Amino acid sequence: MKTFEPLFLKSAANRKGFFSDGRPQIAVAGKSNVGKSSFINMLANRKKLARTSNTPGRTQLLNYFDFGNFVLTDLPGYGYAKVSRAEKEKWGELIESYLLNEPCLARVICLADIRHDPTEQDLQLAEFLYYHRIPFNLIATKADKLSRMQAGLHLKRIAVKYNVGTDDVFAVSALTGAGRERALELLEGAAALWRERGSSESE
Ligand SMILES: Nc1nc2c(ncn2[C@@H]2O[C@H](COP(=O)(O)OP(=O)(O)O)[C@@H](O)[C@H]2O)c(=O)[nH]1
Ligand SMILES: [Mg+2]
Repeated sequence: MKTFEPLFLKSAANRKGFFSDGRPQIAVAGKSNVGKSSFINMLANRKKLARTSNTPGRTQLLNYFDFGNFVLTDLPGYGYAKVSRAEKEKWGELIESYLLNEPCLARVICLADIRHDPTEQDLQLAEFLYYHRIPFNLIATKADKLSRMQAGLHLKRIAVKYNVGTDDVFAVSALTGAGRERALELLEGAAALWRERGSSESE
């Protein structure tokens, strides 16, 4: 039984604020309101570790959380319509700068709302990661909003849109905790793999 308590580490508004302590980092990305904060709270088993809100677009920072074997980085949500173009560009640059420069980045978890088709920006992010050979996984959020059968169909549809195998995407629900164990295993596994690679590279 793990007794580790995830902790908030710090926020970063720009490159200078980036945090790195040698531990693998797992970044959570997705459009604003997709359920990133709720996902992180679910993983941590804490209601208010990451703030959740009904007002999307508020989190314009990177937030770092200490998960013991890895650091979880909550990336600012993209795609919020009500912000200026300049602001959108600033967010894009911040996310891009993090993804391309963080030496300990082990994996990106891309979140997609199970009810909807991925947006242009969702697919752009996946393409960006693929192009830069940054490993990523896809997780669908808010599984409780659909019946089991519908959820299965939507998962398949999302996999097709992202051009990944059906087994490469699974659903979670912050409300019921469905998919929590699988998500935690995925993150722990990504962190362990990164450590193994790191140690073999330095031999
Ligand atoms: N029913 C349901 N609602 C969710 C779930 N995850 C998030 N939400 C709701 O979706 C809204 C946005 O969630 P939040 O975690 O703040 O999204 P973020 O902007 O991506 O960090 C909030 O009203 C949450 O309560 C879920 O798994 N099930
Ligand atoms: Mg959030």
